[in-house]
Amino acid sequence: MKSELHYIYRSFNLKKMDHKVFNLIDEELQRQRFGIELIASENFTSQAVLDAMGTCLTNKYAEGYPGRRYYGGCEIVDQIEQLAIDRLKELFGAEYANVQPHSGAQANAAVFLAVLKPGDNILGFDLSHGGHLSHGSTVNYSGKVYKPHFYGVSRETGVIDMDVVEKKAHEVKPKLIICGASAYARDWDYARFRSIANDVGALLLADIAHPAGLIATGLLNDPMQHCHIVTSTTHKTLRGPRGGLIMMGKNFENPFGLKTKKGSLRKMSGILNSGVFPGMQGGPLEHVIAAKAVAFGEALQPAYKEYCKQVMKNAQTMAEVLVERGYNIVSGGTSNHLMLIDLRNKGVSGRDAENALGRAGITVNKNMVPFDDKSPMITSGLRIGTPAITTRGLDEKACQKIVGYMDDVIMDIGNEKRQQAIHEEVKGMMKNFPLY
Ligand code: DSN
Repeated sequence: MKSELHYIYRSFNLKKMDHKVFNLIDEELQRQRFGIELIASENFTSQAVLDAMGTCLTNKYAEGYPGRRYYGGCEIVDQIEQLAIDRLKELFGAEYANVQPHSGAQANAAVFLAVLKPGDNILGFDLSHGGHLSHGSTVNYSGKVYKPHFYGVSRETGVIDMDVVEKKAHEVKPKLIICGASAYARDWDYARFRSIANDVGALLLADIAHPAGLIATGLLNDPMQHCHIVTSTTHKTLRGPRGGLIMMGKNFENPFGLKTKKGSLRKMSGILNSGVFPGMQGGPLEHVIAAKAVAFGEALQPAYKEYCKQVMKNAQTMAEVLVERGYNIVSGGTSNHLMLIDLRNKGVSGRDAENALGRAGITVNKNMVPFDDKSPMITSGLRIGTPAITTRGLDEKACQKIVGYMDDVIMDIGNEKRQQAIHEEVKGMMKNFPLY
């Protein structure tokens, strides 16, 4: 017998109630189904994650935390949020987890609010070298409220030089050091970052928004062993709903300058929780939290590790074939799910390449490359990644084919006819990898 929930959910007919919104959602679904998605920060959730998001949980106010809410009627959402917390802790071996941040940027903002004072020095990875807006960029609140300083990659290697990080940290004595990026293809030396943080008396935050899934499955270095605090999004390699999270590992060692180590986990949990609510956010999105719980449950399954391994194999294949075809990849290749292509030797801008590839049904994003001489709206680079195509089931062979399409488009950038022909081929290819 069908449950009441099933009845209400299935009988709601968006098409009849609001055909304009329905049609636009349907158009987007067709775009996703028949295109090649190479945006490194995107992925396709399971149907189960989508189902959890589109539920009555969106109706519920639940300011506070499980067992300590400011509203009645939270008995059920308490269990849902606790399940998400427990699964997340299991996934990363965390001692503390907060699943309420609406996004990665808000997770970072909540941490800053919790542990910093306005005007404090912070040290993060330069946005123009692959960092993130919320790590102190001057156009972001983090660079307006706090005093930002940056480290970058070496011009020769395209890799972060830890000696430079150390020198900079000693120079500016930051209260917080941030490691993590949105366009960096190499792994992070969290142990060295921690040793630098210890030397200068800084807290260490790892923002693992991009490689979270590869870390959870043990394929990349583990920040939980070394960093005081870890933030992430839930929708990139982690393949959950759009959202954020905050965690702490076992290594608390009095990070907030608390007088006693006794009970410090509880105190620090309280400080971080307050940073999220009431500090940064109001009511949590319990429908999204339910979907996070589903995604964390999926990521705990052995099949998810196989998926993550394939993501990395696909990325390595794409990087290798691109190099064979004469493309420059920043740092020479990739150790994770993404790569940054420097198009300067091809005489094509990131913007033009993004537009032309879009016409061919291949979605990418233009991206600054380190030491770029073009503006962020033009750029000299493209960032591509494999989490989404791997979810669709594409393998190394398909990746070789995709690089062939990309090369054809980029090397004949003005040929719209060719782009349309490739678009038809792309549609034919993606029909074989059904989505929803
Ligand atoms: N917008 C995300 C990305 O594309 O990496 C970062 O916030």
